[in-house]
Amino acid sequence: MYHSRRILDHLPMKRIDLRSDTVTRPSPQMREAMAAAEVGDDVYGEDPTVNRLQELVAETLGKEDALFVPSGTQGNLLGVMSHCERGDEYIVGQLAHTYKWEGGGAAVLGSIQPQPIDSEPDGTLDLDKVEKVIKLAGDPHFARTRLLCLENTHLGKVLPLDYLQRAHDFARRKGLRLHLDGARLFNAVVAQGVPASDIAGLFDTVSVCLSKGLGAPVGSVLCGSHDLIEKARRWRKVLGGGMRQAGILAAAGIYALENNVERLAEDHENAQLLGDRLRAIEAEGLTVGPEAVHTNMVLIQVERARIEPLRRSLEQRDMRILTRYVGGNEIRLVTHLDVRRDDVLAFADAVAGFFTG
Ligand code: TLP
Repeated sequence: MYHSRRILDHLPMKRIDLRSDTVTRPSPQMREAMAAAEVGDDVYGEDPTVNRLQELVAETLGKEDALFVPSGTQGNLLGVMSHCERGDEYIVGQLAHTYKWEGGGAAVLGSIQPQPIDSEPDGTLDLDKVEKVIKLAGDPHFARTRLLCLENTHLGKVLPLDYLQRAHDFARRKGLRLHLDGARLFNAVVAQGVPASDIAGLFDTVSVCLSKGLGAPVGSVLCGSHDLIEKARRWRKVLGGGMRQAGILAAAGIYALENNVERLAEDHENAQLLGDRLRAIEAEGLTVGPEAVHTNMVLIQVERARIEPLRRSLEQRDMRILTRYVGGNEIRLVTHLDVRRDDVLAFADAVAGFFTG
């Protein structure tokens, strides 16, 4: 171990950023596509590149229509605000982005109440538990339960297709709409080897991010029926999300969808490798469980008192980790387009150096 630390000390440093797959930077080819994009005023619906992106995503997900939005947060908010009215409610996972990480947007801006419930270890929401929190319809004491929100992948975990089918049937039976936060839908698609429409087809609306593992600098797309997307388009303008010559950004999204989907498998392999390497360290203060790796994420447990020293020690090597995503002593490491196999090995060596050196 000492030996590999010495070698590392003499290598030129490249930043290895495992905080998130949002940190990817557009490649020269993607930038070329952006520079060459034909543009128009998208608030008038006249940007040909935005229109092309929206058609491409709607077709890929098997939906009638799609809307390009600045962020995944806005895609989810527009989804919730288009399904629900003031005084309505959506059921959502306790750790879901749509609940925990979006500043309470649905409540703040839409007067829509979240009803969070704990998610199961596999990232699903137990439908029996969901059923128990649906409010009695017609009783003015209660918010009107309108929508169930799922997240796929959730902390990297891919929701099983048979579960999604059951959630779909359940929602139909209960008169609920179903929204998917599919920020990392394509990680699930690649992991399960199914067309995106097999997953998206089970939801009324799906928000997908272009700026995570797909490597675009900005943007998400909300998909659904024509009527719903028309509502969302209005809310997008109200929220200040109506962009003008957005084709420059949409071009990056098209490039990402045409070139960066299959390669997500590489990120998944790198996450496996990272999990294996970290597990092999088996030091006191570091736990990497057998279920630590899902798609492009590795969840490790680090003794609380060592989290900040670990972060600082890695930072000195220009290696970055996010220590507050999951909470407690859990740390989420994310592989992506700008992380190569060698980076994974160097990172694991640095962690080994910290715990055993
Ligand atoms: N999540 C970010 C941070 O907000 C924590 C990250 O680094 O993972 N849904 C899911 C499941 C997400 O993880 C994120 C981003 C979003 C939606 C929101 O996307 P943006 O950042 O484009 O608003």
